[in-house]
Amino acid sequence: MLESSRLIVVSNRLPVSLVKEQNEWKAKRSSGGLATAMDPILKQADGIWIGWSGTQGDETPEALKVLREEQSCIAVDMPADLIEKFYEGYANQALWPLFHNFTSKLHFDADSWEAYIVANHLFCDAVVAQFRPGDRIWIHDYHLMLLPSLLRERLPSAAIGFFLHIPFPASDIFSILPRGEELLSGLLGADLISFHTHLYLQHFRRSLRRLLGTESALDRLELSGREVRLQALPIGLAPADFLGIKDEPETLDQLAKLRERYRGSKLIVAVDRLDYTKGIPERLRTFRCLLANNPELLGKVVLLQVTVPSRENIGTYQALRSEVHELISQINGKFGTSNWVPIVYIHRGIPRPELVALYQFADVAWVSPLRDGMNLVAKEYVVCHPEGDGVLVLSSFAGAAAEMGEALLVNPFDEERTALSVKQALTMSTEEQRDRMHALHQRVLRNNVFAWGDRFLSLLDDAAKARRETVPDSPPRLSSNQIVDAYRKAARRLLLLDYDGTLVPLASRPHEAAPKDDLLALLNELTGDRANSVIVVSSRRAAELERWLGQIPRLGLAPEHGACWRLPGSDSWQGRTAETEWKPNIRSILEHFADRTPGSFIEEKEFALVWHYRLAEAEFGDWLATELVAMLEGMLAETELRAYRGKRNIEVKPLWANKGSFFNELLPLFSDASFIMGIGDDRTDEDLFSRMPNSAWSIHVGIGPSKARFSIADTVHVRKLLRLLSTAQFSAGAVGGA
Ligand code: GDG
Repeated sequence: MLESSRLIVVSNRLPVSLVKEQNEWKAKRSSGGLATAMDPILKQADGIWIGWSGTQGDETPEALKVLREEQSCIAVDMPADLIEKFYEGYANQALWPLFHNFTSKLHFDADSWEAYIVANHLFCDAVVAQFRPGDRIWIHDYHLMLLPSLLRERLPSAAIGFFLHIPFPASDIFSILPRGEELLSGLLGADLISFHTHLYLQHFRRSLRRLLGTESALDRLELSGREVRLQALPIGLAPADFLGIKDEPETLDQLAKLRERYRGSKLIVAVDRLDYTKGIPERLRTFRCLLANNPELLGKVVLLQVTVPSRENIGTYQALRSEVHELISQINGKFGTSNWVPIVYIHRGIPRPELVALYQFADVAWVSPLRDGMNLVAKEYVVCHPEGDGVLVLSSFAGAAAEMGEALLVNPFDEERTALSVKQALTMSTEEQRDRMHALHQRVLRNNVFAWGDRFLSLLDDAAKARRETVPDSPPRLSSNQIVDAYRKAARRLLLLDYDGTLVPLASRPHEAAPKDDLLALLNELTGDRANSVIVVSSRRAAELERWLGQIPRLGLAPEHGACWRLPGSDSWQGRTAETEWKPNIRSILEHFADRTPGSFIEEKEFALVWHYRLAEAEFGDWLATELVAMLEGMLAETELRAYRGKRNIEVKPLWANKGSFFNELLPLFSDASFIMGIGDDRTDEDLFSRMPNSAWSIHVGIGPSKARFSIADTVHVRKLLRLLSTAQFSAGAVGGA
């Protein structure tokens, strides 16, 4: 069957709104940045767009048909109360403020979180209903952070990409967010997760490590054998949307009006959605400071502030609106004269030609968000200045600042210094303006939205391809038919079982992994069969294994990766005797690290010393661990000791203390065993798998590459397999799990 290669774009809002005019539904294309960006990409890729149409679910089937057939848009049906809780609730009163560092504006309630989950499920249903094999799915923004994982569950092989348009906050701030862990896990269903800047990407990686304990490299991470790619990819704009209309009559007409109106004045333009992240009151106060400190500017400069109404149902936005109105009347009242108004305020969206004329005419653009994912206004102003005149004053806290170093970068919280920069902009020489603007203009033309879209999609293709190619490395799932058959036929059997992650799920605290009665009963049954020799091979200490499992008759124990062992039916320990002379020396080094790392501790085993830092601050712990391993490698090079990096621990142990060497010692004793099985979940079990004969049943728990011949889903399926073997109640079928 031929696979499709359509693109499915998913965002909260469709690029088209359904509006009712004289009892008839009409589809109106929005002029937002995302719509402009995705339009050509969508057409080229024969794509569809899935999102909310802006109605309260009262549109007619004909209206939806128009949307689908004329605009390639599929509306997600969402009841009004759900939209309110999901969109105005968790999305815009928890995620939006927190991701922009406004922790004091965070408002969380469990109801709105539930609505967020329900809404993400509705989007998931809508995508699944449209999906054809081969389609690529591109999810946009903070409203849909659970969607990648929801989709991954239902469409395991689909190419899924996610782009975040707003900042990703530092991990300290992110950790405040209620349900933050769920959001991170939700994102990890994607093949590619992308942000505007490297800074946001670093913040995301630190949050992953801090909240989920998930490690990542600069551009990727591995999750149960599946790779997720990470990228910083700053969005651009479609230059023709601006340059293409600069000579149209409407634009020229507006330009003439501006020239007439502001003759003899310098004009500063500011364009923002009315949002507290955009720093509008701060800008107004800074402008007041500029006028107060520079009387020569009075009557000579005008700030034209355009604000587009936004999220007007939310209280914080209503309060902001009043604050802005008050500040403007106060400043105009204080400084204005009968023929000069310092701040001209437009509180509505203006048509694109008027905007382009304004950008072209303004001497300075003042873009000063307190925090902004990217900020397209900065780029739009620059693209409208191909001749190189004009100055951009830009907040360092806009994502755009990362690629617009030639702008005058300001800290909008520092009103005095920002006022100085604005003055510098107003008085800048033409040569300096050209130098700066020329470099900015070239970059905005080059890093346009098409380059952004192409790059995202080609990265997504690579990521999905890499995922598909790594899957075959996983051993095939075990099916019960063959193993049960082989087990039954064998007169003597050897069963080697790892403990943590195999017989019991991994626990965050070691003592929480103690065996429960059902596991003890299962092991009792297995060892009760005289044909079986069952040995638990674990990294745990002998004393611990004895305390937990010692009462099971005929159960063999091989602690410390098989450095020593007690065979089934025997009371005596065998293996090498532990040498301890090296310990004081190494212990003093580990203690030095433990003292520097609150929350970390040293575990002493018979054959090994382990520094555990699971409870320490993740980043600091990892950093010190790297330093420790480097130091130990040099010290231990000539000895039989080695330092091994585990999951948040460093273990120093003899080279020979591993499950593979143990198996070599064991094999001669069980030469008559015609059934040999080894099960384990982590790196230490790979040593065992690599030494087992080809005919043996080596079984890796979980997904991902392994040297084992077979795999099994998880500890639940391991138990199921052992039960099946022990009871010999054979019903053939898969026990490997999905
Ligand atoms: C999010 C992130 C990120 C504004 N007023 C008028 C008007 N606009 C247009 C601008 C610009 C767009 O609205 C605003 O884009 P921003 O980038 O400034 O901000 P958000 O809407 O908050 O968008 C942001 C963006 O996603 C893309 O990833 O940059 O950081 O928050 O295009 O021109 N357009 C017209 N009249 C107006 O009065 N025609």
